[in-house]
Amino acid sequence: MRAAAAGRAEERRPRTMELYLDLHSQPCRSVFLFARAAAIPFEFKLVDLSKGQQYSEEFGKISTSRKVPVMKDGSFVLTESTAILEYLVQKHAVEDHWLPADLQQRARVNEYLSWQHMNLRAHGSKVFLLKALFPVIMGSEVPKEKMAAALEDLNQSLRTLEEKFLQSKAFIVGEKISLADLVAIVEIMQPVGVGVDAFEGRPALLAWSDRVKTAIGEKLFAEGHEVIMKASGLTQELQNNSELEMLKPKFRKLFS
Ligand SMILES: N[C@@H](CCC(=O)N[C@@H](CS)C(=O)NCC(=O)O)C(=O)O
Repeated sequence: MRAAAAGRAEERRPRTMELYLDLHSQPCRSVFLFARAAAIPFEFKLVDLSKGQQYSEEFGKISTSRKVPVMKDGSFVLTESTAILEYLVQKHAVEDHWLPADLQQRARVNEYLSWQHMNLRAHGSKVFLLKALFPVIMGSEVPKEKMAAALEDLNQSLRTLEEKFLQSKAFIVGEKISLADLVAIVEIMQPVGVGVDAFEGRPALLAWSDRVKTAIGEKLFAEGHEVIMKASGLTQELQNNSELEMLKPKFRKLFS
């Protein structure tokens, strides 16, 4: 009887939210940094992409999309980083500046979140994949013209971030940090992790990135980016990886 009652009490006790993450991934970092910066409790569940853990049976039960991040709040499972960020903002009493209640300021955050997928995210990811993974997966150097085109696309996105979204403001929405700034910085750090200095010749962007770091705390920023700053080691790890074969067709589709 007692065991049954204890079991029922256990069922009623609210479960800590679980976040399935690999911090090599930009969208995972934005969710991780936001949850930590806003002091939202969660359990970190590592899904090591370099070991192909997204294809495991266990992870397949959580998400059929087999991508991270994934949030599990009780029995509610949510994918897509920006949806997860908005869910966390609405569920927890976080400070207004993250996703302002003001109609137009919120629209500015959403404007950035809508733009970034096909621009800064797509372009930063491409440079990262070419630098970190192309040689080991394809077994050849990245053709010069492919790299030059990818870097030019990235530059174009960085220019748009500076000139359209940031302008002369402290942060994308104004005086305070919002989800837009977090989502932007994690994407920029992806090429930075493989040695592409995205801030070179962009003092305003560099000053903005320092403000983002200060706003969330340098220690947390460094913790969130620790693995990506060692991304060159990823090539080594992957060299001995049995999942490599699975990545080849994906890469050929992306880059041939
Ligand atoms: N739009 C999704 C992107 C998720 C995504 O592409 N995740 C990548 C890591 S950055 C992933 O899990 N890839 C594993 C795979 O494709 O096998 C989001 O914002 O959450």
